[in-house]
Amino acid sequence: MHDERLSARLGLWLGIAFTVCFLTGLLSHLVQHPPSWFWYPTRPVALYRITQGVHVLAGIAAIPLLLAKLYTVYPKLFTWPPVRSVLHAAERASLLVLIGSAFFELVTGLLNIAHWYPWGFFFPATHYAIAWVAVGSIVVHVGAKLPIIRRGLAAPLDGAGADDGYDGMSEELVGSDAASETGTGAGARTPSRRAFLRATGLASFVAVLATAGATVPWLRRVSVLAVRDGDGPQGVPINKTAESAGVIEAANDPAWQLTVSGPGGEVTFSLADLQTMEQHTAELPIACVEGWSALGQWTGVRVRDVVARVGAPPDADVRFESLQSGGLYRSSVLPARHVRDELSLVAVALYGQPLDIQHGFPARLITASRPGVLQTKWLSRITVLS
Ligand SMILES: Nc1nc2c(c(=O)[nH]1)N[C@H]1C(S)=C(S)[C@@H](COP(=O)(O)O)O[C@H]1N2
Ligand SMILES: [Mo]
Repeated sequence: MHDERLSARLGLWLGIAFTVCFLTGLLSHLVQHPPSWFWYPTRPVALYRITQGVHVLAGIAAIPLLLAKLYTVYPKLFTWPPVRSVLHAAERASLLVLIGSAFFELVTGLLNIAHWYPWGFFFPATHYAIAWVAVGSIVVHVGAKLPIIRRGLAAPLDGAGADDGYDGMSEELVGSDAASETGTGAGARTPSRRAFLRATGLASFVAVLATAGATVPWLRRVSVLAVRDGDGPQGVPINKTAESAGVIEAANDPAWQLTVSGPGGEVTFSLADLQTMEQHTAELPIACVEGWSALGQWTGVRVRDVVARVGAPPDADVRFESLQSGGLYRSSVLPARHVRDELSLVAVALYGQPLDIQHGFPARLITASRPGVLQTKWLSRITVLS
């Protein structure tokens, strides 16, 4: 089992999973903290739903892969003497960084989707920073091991292999594969490499299936581990409740007003004002960074119609603020492209009913292709930025 043919194949799969995680994660970071050069489209409507679903599922798939890969190489980690030369020491230190950062990313990601934060740091910033460490050490690792990886991938999985150059470790472990395939002889005690790979792939597949229901509706019934499963008022899950946001009183206040300010001055809207403006309906998903997502049929006023009342120029970004007095997600900035989008709504209804307080009553922002964390609930103020 501790053979370069196995670990090279597992490494390849793991490399693919981590690359997918890194690219989708980078995109998620850029959407939430857009630099001035960043260009993010408004279509497809489900863009973020897909990229973030893929991010979380690729991370889930990587967990069994990483464990299996470590199993195939662990005797190498305990070779004696632990350090043979300066170069050897450097290589071992880089392995430590690689294993540490890879584990860190998978474990923190997993705990984040489970809403369990047994740590003192801010998850998104740390998860993002360590992602660079992980990717950097993967690049170094692949570069350093390229000859072994090539040889491992080229060698057939089942053969005894004349190429066993695995630091002299694999000699005692090969040679029994033929016997193990038929289940006879001494080799029957160890499963074949092929079986080990298959079992690892199966473990990843089952892990993905068990969580994918959080974002793929028809998988809901098999996804026992899906954290958000479609339950919630009006058929849409919630993350931050009105109680924990401390907005119940302010949101239910009949004197609630939405204050909109821009270059043309300040205008206030009551809920009735919003309801008597031209209404539009859009099917848009809430797509949480945690990977769960749910479609809703939202009705309300177009953002562009609202900000037109205060003379917003077409290239202006717009800030949305919540009644919530604290919390990281009490406000968001909508880039100009999305402000102009006909699907960007100040929503006052979900599936034809007034918003449940959990979904942002009296009014919330809902837009296409963006993360749930930017779909600000319980709106109180809209500001045209220039
Ligand atoms: N004011 C406010 N709006 C918020 C949040 C919040 O904490 N405060 N959470 C966001 C997050 S993380 C998500 S995923 C969506 C969820 O919307 P829903 O509860 O209607 O499904 O609301 C967003 N809007
Ligand atoms: Mo979220």
